[in-house]
Amino acid sequence: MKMSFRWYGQQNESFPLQYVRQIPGLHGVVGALFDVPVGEVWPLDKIFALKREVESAGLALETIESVNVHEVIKLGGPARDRYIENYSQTLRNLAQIGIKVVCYNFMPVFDWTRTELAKTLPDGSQVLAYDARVLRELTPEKMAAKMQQDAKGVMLTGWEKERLQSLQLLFDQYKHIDEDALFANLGYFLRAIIPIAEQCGIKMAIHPDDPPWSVFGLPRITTCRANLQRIVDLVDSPSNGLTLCSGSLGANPANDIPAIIRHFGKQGRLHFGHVRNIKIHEPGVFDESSHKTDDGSLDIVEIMQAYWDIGFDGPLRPDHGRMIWGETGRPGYGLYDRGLGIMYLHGIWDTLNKQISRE
Ligand SMILES: [Mn+2]
Repeated sequence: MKMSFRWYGQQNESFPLQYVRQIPGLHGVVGALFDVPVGEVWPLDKIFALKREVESAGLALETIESVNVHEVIKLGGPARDRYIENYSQTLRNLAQIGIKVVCYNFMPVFDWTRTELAKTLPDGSQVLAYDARVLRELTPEKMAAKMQQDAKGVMLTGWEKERLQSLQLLFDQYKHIDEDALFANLGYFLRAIIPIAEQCGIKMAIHPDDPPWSVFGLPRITTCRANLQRIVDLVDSPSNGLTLCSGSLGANPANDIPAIIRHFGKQGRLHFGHVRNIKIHEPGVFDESSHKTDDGSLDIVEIMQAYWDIGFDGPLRPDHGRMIWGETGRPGYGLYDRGLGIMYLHGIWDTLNKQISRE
């Protein structure tokens, strides 16, 4: 397991890479270019510059999160081949700098969705939260405006202004897309890019929909074990794999996360781990929580045991953290609580290793 940390680049972060380097046992940074419009080719010089920056801090850059998929590809529009060619070129460029894993998602219109970006818990820490009852009272436009407002000027990936400008148009286009059509469009995309990824030595890792159910009536397919199996079966290649995000899939208690890790790990299709805990209050209502098992509804010890059992040697990162100790910045992506989360995950992992060496 290669412990990793998502980092948004010097110009977008409130803390330097040197601080990230001080987290014990950290292998590398999960990075991306955030100034290239979705659908365009990532220029080689810019990704080289990112790699140099990360490596000069003593960390590796082997995982990208995310190369976003243009809406036209998800919609299966006539211009998709051009965007697929751009995507393929981005993969070739990423391979040139030694990238091994590329995370992406296939969520229509909206990326991850929350109804609150800074809910205060009894201990004074602040977390992202989701409440289906609040969402029911919002229109997509109000939701997008609320996210922008609550972010207080911080760029939220997946919620870029340009992407949300023509919401009504996008919703109209998705009226004709049901889950099967979305699967078909994902299949078309994967049949085109997986052979390229294979040639380049890149493992594609689709991220689950967050939360794993339909929002505003839009189709969502990366939601459960059966659908994940259907996705990996779309193209039979080790390069067609998964990011297993415990907090996304785990928002639906029917998803048994350790069992899903073991299931896809055995198939060699699990390429990237996102580990975080959530506290489910009732169906469709949850807060993000600290990584500690007792603080949430997911058994993080059992989840790490499952990764350990499958011999997971890919990148794994704490997903979101709380805002603690007065830190301000990107909701869910502060330095302090993700650092604490990493130490909890290291503690579990080291204990598992030690138990085996004693046997
Ligand atoms: Mn995640």
